[in-house]
Amino acid sequence: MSLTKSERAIIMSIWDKIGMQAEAIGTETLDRLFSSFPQTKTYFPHFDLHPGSPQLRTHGSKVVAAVGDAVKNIDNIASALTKLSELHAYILRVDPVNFKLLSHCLLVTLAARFPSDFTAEVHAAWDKFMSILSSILTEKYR
Ligand code: HNI
Repeated sequence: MSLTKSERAIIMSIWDKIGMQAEAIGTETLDRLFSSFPQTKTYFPHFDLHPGSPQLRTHGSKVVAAVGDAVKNIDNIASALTKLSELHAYILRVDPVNFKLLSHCLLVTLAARFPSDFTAEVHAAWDKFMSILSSILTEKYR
């Protein structure tokens, strides 16, 4: 699976808006993840998971920054995220199903924050991008 030229253009054009609100978007994504899919909380026993907690804000910023690294290296996502992929596979051992849940929560957050940008086309491009990103972060499991 790879992104078409126009999908790449869509991802890159909306990224600027996301990057400017990285912490808020990351935190909202995690708040949605833990509220709607509480089973994902099991990976974070060491975190204060109350909505908007300082740990969630820091972690939310890190996650969105990593998505930004992928956007900036859109032609070479796998090598840009090697370290992160090893971390999730070998150390954190996050079950791959959880990546779909997180991706969904990020898309919902984008739709809520940028309703006029979030056309069906933008939705589809981001969905595909997050699924590529997720398969890279879980490919080391095999
Ligand atoms: Ni994830 C740590 C990015 C999906 C559980 N994760 C990170 C870090 C980044 C990151 C960045 C910080 C690394 C560091 O400190 O060096 N995670 C991402 C991205 C995705 C993702 C870009 C998906 C697109 N992570 C998930 C999922 C789960 C998850 C789906 C589990 C539900 N991640 C973790 C945990 C940590 C983590 C747990 C360690 C947190 C800590 O600080 O202890």
